[in-house]
Amino acid sequence: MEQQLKALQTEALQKIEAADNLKDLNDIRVAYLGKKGPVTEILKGMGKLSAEERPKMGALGNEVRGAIASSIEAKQTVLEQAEIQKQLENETIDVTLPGRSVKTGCQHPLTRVVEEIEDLFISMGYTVAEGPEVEKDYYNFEALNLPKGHPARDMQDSFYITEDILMRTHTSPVQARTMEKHKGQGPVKIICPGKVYRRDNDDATHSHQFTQIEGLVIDENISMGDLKGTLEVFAKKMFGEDREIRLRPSFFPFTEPSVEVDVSCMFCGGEGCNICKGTGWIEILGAGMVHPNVLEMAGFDSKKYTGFAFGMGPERIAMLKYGIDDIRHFYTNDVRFLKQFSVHQ
Ligand code: 2NL
Repeated sequence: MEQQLKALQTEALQKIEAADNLKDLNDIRVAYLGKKGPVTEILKGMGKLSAEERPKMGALGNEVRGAIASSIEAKQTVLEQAEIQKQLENETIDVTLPGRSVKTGCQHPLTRVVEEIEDLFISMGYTVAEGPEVEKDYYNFEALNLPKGHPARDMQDSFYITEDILMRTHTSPVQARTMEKHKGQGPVKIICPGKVYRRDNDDATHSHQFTQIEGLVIDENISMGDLKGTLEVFAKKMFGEDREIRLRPSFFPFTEPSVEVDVSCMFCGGEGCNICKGTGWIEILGAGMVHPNVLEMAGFDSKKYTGFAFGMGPERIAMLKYGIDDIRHFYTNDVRFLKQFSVHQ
């Protein structure tokens, strides 16, 4: 029995020595040290031994188990170290390799222009107001002095959803709603950016969906001078400090008097070129003094309060600012177009 145990120990130690990975080592542990392992098997024959020999064999059995266990433990440390070493070698990092550049997106040129305009008006004390794109006929037309049957309703062919619900044709309904919320109490000082919709055939200068920014100021003693001063600050900020503006009489149903606003040509400085068609001026927006009917319909006393309003197309502003020749570029999302406006590059 003593020989059997010793032979078993030698065999186990050889196998441990030969094991070259943690899995094999674990298999050896299970095979030799498990509850029903060979040491226990051999010791079963102890019944045949003399009372004197029995404890000796018991002790030897424990010794053999202990020797195998400590040999496994030692080998385990060696194999684990080797594994870590291998991992370290495989995972060495070459810090001299050039980095992979991360591709970043960029802001859409229209968003950039809209935010620039918003920031300018916010700096002058305006609040940004927003409202629904699916709008009631009342807020889109009626409240803006465009009653049913008004010829200007034909001018803006609209996407109707029901008889009195449509896709808004301008952002003015947001202003009408805001005025209504003020319940006849001034001042109101807002700009309203957003998407608008018109039934148009898309071409280089028309789109059935585009953006608009309108502004509205209502208070006591607001004059055309306030309007002109405000728009001059705007034109200089967008197109350069050397720019000048001029107002030409025009017509909008919601303003009286109404004007169209030109900026001195940013391409030729006002000399006359093919972009300003030799005039030295480029139209950038429409504006006027809020029509008394519009004030009264929203609950303002038009004897006490006056106001100015203006509306512009950010696409047009962006096209002039960046020399873009086709409004469809804003909506076809060709990255070669879009990435030219990246602030990173
Ligand atoms: C243009 C002209 C304009 C307005 C919009 C407005 C809104 C209210 C009352 C009075 Cl609630 N007016 N908006 C006024 C004048 C012109 O837009 O050519 N836009 C691109």
